[in-house]
Amino acid sequence: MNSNVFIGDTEFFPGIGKVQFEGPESDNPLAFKAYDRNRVVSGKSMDEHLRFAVCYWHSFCASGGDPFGPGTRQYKWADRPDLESRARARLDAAFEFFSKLGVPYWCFHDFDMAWEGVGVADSEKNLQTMVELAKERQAETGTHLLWGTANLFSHPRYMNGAATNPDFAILTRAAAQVKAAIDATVELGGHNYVFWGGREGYACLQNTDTKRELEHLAMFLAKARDYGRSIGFDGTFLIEPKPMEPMYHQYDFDAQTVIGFLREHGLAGDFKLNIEANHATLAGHTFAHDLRMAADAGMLGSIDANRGNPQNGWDTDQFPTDLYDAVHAMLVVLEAGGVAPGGLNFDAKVRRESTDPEDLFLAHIGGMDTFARGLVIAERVLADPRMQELRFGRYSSYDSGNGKRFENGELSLADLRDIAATNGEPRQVSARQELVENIINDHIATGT
Ligand code: XLS
Ligand code: NI
Ligand code: NI
Repeated sequence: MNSNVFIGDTEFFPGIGKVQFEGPESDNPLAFKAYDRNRVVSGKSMDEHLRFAVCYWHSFCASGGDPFGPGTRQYKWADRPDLESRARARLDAAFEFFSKLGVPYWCFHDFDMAWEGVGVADSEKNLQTMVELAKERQAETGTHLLWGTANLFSHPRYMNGAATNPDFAILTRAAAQVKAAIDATVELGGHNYVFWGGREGYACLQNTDTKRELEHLAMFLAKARDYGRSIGFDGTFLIEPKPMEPMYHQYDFDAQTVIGFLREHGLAGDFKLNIEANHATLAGHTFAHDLRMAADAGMLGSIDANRGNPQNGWDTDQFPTDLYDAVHAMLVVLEAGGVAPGGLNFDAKVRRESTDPEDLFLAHIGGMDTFARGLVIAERVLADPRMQELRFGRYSSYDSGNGKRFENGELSLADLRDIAATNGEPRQVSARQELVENIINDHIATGT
């Protein structure tokens, strides 16, 4: 750990030192108010629970462009004259940021860290160059790689999909990229490898052989898994569900769809889910819903933390500052026993109107504090015996007698009919939703 100040030959965030925990009374915007990494919550440190990661693409590659106008931010690392020196400067800036923020993990796509070459071998070489530099920076700063992935959606060749492209030639290009990205992930000691099926879907059902495309996707994932295992990758492969955007329909629609797909194709042993908040809401669910579905299946692998905007519904990738949402997410995560070896990656971007380098810090500090608060409150909610009773007590009729026999598969449909006929009309039992909601609010209001 050398880097209280900066990495490489330039300081990209001058005037900003290491972000410290100063507690709830602090009014320093560049300090943590709640994220106290060593504080023990529910038997583990906050760091062990939360495993925060910064994502490379939104924070260091995006400059605020949208479909209606170009970028608004002039970051110092973007003004280098050629692709390689820009990529190197960007990496140095990123590691200065990780180090000053004190975040334990980061995540990348192949071509946000490196630049695409002319042809497969040239691109592999570029990625390798950057992997070597990243390896040094990881060692210097003590930052670890949460996950790597390949960008199989930006290049025009992927306009009809990557692993689900109707053209085999395109599928092979995707395979080449995934192979190199798995190599890079392994080389950097990554804990997970992510597949987000950005264009694995369709725009027109009538010109698409969906059955064949899904079979290709499963075969592709199986071969990627086999390759990863063959070179010693023992981490988790993750699928990140998203229902739409950029495609009209994406196959990895939501948690339950992906779980069914993985089980159908015998992939559930190696793959888990990376649940993104804003993707869950795009699918018409809450963030907590998709987390719960993944956790129930034993497949909650990692989290892309962000939030959408309920008023417009698309993937706005805002930093997660909604405490209520974070509490509900952490209720699932805590109950599931955590997400390790996954983590909580801020797949979020500062707004186009947020143009100071300092805004990147403020955004991450806010997100980290929000989840730290969510964690502390969730611990209290889970420890509240009323909550246990209000949720699990409702099922007590299955704990013994005929209910238990039903769960054990010992009662036929006719047996169930006979029990109903003897018992008469069941008594009405209130679900007490308002009480549940009030108790959670009381715990939120008690503070962290
Ligand atoms: C886009 C996705 C993407 C993945 C990584 O909506 O969230 O950023 O996390 O490819
Ligand atoms: Ni997203
Ligand atoms: Ni994501």
